[in-house]
Amino acid sequence: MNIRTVATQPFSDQKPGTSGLRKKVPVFQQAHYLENFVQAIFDSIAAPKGATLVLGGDGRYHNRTAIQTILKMAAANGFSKVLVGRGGILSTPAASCVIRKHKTFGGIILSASHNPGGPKEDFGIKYNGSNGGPATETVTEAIFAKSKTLSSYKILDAADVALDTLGTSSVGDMTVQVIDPVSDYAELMESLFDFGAIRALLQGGFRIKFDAMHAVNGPYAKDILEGRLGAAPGSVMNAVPLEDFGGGHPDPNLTYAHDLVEIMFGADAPDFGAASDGDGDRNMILGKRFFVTPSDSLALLAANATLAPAYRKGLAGIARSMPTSAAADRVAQALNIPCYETPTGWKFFGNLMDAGKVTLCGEESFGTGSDHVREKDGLWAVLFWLNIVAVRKQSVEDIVREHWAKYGRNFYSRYDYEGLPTEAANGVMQHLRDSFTALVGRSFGKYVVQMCDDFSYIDPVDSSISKAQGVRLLFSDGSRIIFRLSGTGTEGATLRVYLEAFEADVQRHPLDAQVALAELIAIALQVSELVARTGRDKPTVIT
Ligand code: VG1
Ligand code: CO
Repeated sequence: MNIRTVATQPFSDQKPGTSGLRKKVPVFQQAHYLENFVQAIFDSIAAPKGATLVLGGDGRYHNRTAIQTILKMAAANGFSKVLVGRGGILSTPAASCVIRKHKTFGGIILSASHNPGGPKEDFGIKYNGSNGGPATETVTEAIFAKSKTLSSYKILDAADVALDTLGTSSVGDMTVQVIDPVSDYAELMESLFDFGAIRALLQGGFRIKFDAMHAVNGPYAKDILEGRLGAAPGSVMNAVPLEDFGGGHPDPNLTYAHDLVEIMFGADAPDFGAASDGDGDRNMILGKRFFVTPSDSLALLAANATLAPAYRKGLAGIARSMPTSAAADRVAQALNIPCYETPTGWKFFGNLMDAGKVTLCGEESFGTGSDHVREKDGLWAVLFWLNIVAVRKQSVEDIVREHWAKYGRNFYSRYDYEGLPTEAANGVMQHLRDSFTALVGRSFGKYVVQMCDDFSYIDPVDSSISKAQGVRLLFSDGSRIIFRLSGTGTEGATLRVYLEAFEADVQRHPLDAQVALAELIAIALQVSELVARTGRDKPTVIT
């Protein structure tokens, strides 16, 4: 066995973002770039000798190459076993499930999630701990600090491992076990939901369409929806994972999941539509010619949770990211359970779930999940919805409209300005921070600014503090405008503007969200000076 210690220079740009380190593929292809980051992970997590690791990714371009490198480095760094998904494939929620089920020390997930893939597109890597969740801020900061001082890494000289057949092989003294990427996850889903009821719904002529967007969830959706639940063949579309996602943007929203949207808003629309993203952790839910906002979806799942076997006893609490609408808060209040508001990114939910404080979590960015794993989970949300529809025997639209009638409606939209010059984006944020004092108390038509701040969060479990998590303008009627810089982009800066207006009486105000939010949008543009400062008169994407 030949372990090589390779001398290297640190890279200065290996700071993990909202969800791991994401860069263009050519950046990752630079000599030592991936190796340095992996060594920084191994040095920071201090796994005991003989530990087991989970390894897999969303199958995008560079996945297989990176997996071979990481296997050889894991062997050189003293791991005794690695569980790797067949073909190097594991969706993010499945990786979380495997870490938990097999009680491994942690796992490495290769994905840039919803970002495009291919030789010139994005690649990503993140570390998840033994609870199956994304490394906490403390760990990611330690990894970044390490990456800046690294002078060498360890790798084994060994042949590549065969990844396409199940079974075990060795790399030096380390065992590599190639596992079925779907089966542990599918079994977990079967234990949470009433598969019998969903099967009966589908047999009764309820038609569904799931768009896997040529991303990792194709095999999972085929196995679970068409296989175990008997959905009609072809219910899963774009089911074959491709290294470049077929040239698309594997982001399940009304803009990028256009194939599905056309079908669901067409003449012969099925009853239920859904899509998931590159690594399978996001979801979009559609009814027949009807879109469910992710914030509403979280609130609805919470309100109907006891209809699914796993949540029959009720919820301990709910958590949502700060920009996510307060629709879930209203449900929490009605259920008399706590609702936590965290910074953006799934890593903040882990502590709350580990401490038993929350059962369901969600983000406005098409992410929902529960304590069954420690990641958001796209297919889980789809199955939860199907379970609810199967029990309530109502259409998606009727379920949502009843919800609004009972709780009121939080109109919601997000405007993304992508690829901005970094200085211009920072300039907008700084200008807003400088305007706090002048803004408080000011009225814009019916909207009166009650409070402005830059959101900061104290973790209720470990008391760690996360500052500067987004500028908030809170209005006296509960409406909100939030400005935040993305932490997942790989080109320039992305500025997100989140808009929310609450309407208690939906009968009086049955409008389209963009119409209902028009005044708030105008206020957002005015106070931020966004158009003048960025030169953009339109957002890149509206969700
Ligand atoms: C975005 C979303 C955030 C999500 C993150 C990772 O982050 O806004 O809610 O947790 O992506 O999702 P940002 O920093 O770009 O706003 V995924 O599907 O990449 O794991
Ligand atoms: Co994702």
